[in-house]
Amino acid sequence: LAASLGACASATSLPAPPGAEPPPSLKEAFGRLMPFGSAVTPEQLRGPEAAFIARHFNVLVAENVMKPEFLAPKQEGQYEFGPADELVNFALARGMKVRGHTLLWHRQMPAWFFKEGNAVVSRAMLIARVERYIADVVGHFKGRVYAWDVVNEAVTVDEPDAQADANGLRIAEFYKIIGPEYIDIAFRAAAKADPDALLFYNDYETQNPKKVALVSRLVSGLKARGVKIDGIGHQAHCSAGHPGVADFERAIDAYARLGVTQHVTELDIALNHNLMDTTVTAATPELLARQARRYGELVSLFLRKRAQVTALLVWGIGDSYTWLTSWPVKRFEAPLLFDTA
Ligand code: 9MR
Repeated sequence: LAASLGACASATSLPAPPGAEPPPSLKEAFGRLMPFGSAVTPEQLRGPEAAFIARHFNVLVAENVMKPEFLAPKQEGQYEFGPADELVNFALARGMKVRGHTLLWHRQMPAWFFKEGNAVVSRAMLIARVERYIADVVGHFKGRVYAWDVVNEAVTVDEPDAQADANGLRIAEFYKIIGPEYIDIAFRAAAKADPDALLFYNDYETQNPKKVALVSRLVSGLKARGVKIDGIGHQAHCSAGHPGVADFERAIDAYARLGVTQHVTELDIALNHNLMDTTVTAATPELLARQARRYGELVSLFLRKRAQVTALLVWGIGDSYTWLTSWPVKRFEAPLLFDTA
C-alpha cells in the first residue's frame, strides 16, 4: 500500500483524463489503515475537485481558512466562520474527520492581535485575547474538529533569521509579550473549550535530532505542569534526499516515549533539494520515480509505526495546489501525490 501511494506520486492526473481508468481510492486502500487526509481550500470543495476529494481522503484540514488572520481578520470577538464552516460541513457530511490548523502561530495572525490602540498590547491583555480567541474558536467547532494544532512552530533550531531562548523557543510576538507561558495558556484554553479534542504541538523538521530534544523538553514540561497535550504533529515537508528515514524513525520512537500520539500533518516531497533550490524545472520520469520511492519509504515507516503515527495528511490535493511553487521563491515544483490537471 505504501508502494501504491508512492506510485500515485508519479502516475496519476487530477482529474483523470476522459476515458482513463480512475486511480484507486486512496482512502479505501490506505485510509483503512490510518486516517488519510489533505489540506484543502473551500473553493476546491465547490468545484469539480469536490468528488475527487471525497473519493480519496477521509480527513480534511484547511490550508488557510482556519488560521487566525482568516477567522478573525478585523477585530477581537468578530469572527468570519463561513468558509471554515463550509469545509467542516463538507467533511462531516461525508463521514470525514477534520483537523484544526492552527490556533497560535508566529505567522498569519491578524494585526489587531498584538495592538492596543497604537501601542503594543500589554501582557495581561494579550493573555486575555489568547484565552478568548481559543475559547471562541475551539468552542465554535466543538465536537466537529477532532484534533487541533494548538501551537505551531514554537521551537526553532539553526535558523539564521529566527531567535530562540535557551530551550529553543522562538522569540516572536507571543513569546516577547507573554513569555514562554503562552504555550501552557493556549493548551489549557483549548482543553477547556473542547475536552474531547486531541491537542497537538505541530512543527517542521521534527525529526532533526536537536529539535527532537527541544520538542521533547517542551512536551514533557507541559505534561509535568499538568497541561493536557495529546500529540505531536510532524509537518514532514520533505525533499529528494531529506530527511533520512532513520532520523524520522528515531524521532518517532523518542516522541512515543513521552506518551503522546503523532500525526503526519503536512506531507509533501519536493523535487528540488531545499526551499531555495530552483534547479528542477520539469518533472522528469527519473525525478518522479525517485520521488515515488521516497513516498514509499516514508509511508512504509509511518505504517510500520502505526501504533504511534495515527493519521497521515498531505499538504495539498495535487501539484496545482502547493505552497512550494511560490514560497519563498517562484519556481517549478511537483511535490504531491497527484499531478497538475
Ligand atoms: O500552504 C500555506 C500557504 O498557502 C500560506 O500562504 C502559508 C502562509 O504562511 O502557509 C502555508 O501553510 C503552512 C502551514 O500553515 C504551516 N506549515 C508550513 C505550511 C507551508 O508553508
